[in-house]
Amino acid sequence: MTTIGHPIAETVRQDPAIPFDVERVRQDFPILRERAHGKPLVYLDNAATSQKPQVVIDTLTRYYRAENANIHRGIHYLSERATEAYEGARAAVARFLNAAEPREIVFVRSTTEAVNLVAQSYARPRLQPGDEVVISAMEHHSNIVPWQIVCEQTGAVLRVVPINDAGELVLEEYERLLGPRTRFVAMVHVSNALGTITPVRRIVELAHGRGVPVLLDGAQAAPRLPVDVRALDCDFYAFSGHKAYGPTGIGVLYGKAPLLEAMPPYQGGGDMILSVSFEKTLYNVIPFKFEAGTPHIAGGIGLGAAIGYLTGIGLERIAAYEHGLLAYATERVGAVPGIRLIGTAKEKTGILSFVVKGVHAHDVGTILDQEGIAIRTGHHCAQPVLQRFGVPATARASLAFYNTRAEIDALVAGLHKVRETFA
Ligand code: C6P
Repeated sequence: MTTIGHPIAETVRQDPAIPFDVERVRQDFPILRERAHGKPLVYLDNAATSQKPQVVIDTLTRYYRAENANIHRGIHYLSERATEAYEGARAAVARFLNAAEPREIVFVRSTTEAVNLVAQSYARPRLQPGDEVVISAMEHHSNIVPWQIVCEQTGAVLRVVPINDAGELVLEEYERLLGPRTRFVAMVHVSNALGTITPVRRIVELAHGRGVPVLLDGAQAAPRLPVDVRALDCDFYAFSGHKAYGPTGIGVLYGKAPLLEAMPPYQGGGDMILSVSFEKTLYNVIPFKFEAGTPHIAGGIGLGAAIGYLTGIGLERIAAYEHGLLAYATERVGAVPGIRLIGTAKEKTGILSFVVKGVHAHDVGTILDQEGIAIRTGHHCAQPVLQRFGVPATARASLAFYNTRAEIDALVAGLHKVRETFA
């Protein structure tokens, strides 16, 4: 039986001994050859969503052209092939995160859905009035609002770990907040607004020392850093396919098997059951218990292809390359007069948030857009963290491993144009 999707394309499997070849990598991303407003596209909005390599695009089109069928249901040829490919993708995700087994990988819609699933299915039945859920001051709304909802439903209380002026978690405060009523910790791994890498190992260790389970929001971390959920010992880990060079509409929730097994279903419907009668329904085993209805089959298979592509290059090499590019960008952008960088943590990934003195972030974004440069402006769905820095909005350039120093130079030239326009 042939598998759907490319075997990890040899064209992208780079020899670890050879320096990272960004020009070669760029050839794998057809969209990078597009122009915007007549200028070469400079895509620096990767934290919002990343671009897709050809292997992902090909996998999706081949699936729809030649393999499309529903999964886990049919005994016919196509259905078996699609099922095998989808479950193969689950196994690839498990290896990517170093999960103990594929059944610890639940396919969901996104990071957002993963956090909501844990809040409603794990936390809600366990929370009593006065219990506490700990998050940090640099969470994305997706890791704030689901906890606020569950706190409203149960009478539990949200506790927020502060950050310092560099945008780093204040670990002593975290330790202080972990108290006798703490029942759950939900923490970002890499901040989307600041780029800060949080000390996740220590965060988990301290929580576990008090018997408290931890969810890590890996939306920005999984595409940028090697993630080993067993080394981290986190209880849950969430990320989105579309930020990891895969399709939109597919995301991942990793959960330790005994925890997932003990949780009630999040939604009811087809495929999440073993048997149904009007008297009693028996639920399916994990992970299917959490995957009600026809899933995003193409999305799962496409994510498998994206993960194959990423591991073909190597997350260590990706992280190292992006680290060098971030250092270059920080120096170059930071040297533009009137720029204030927001988020200067020692441990950072390729996310550069800044404000330009006297210019609204949206104007910065609009002028850069005219130069063909895509960045994000606004609150980045992380309003509390911007409030912490006393700004309503920032301009954010977020890097991927296909970005180049020349593109950073284009950004810097664009920022000079912004300053000239508003001088
Ligand atoms: N951040 C950004 O531009 P979804 O939308 O479910 O795929 O991801 C939500 C999410 C959760 N946590 C973090 C740390 C994130 O960065 C995001 C998505 C995008 O920063 C879109 S708002």
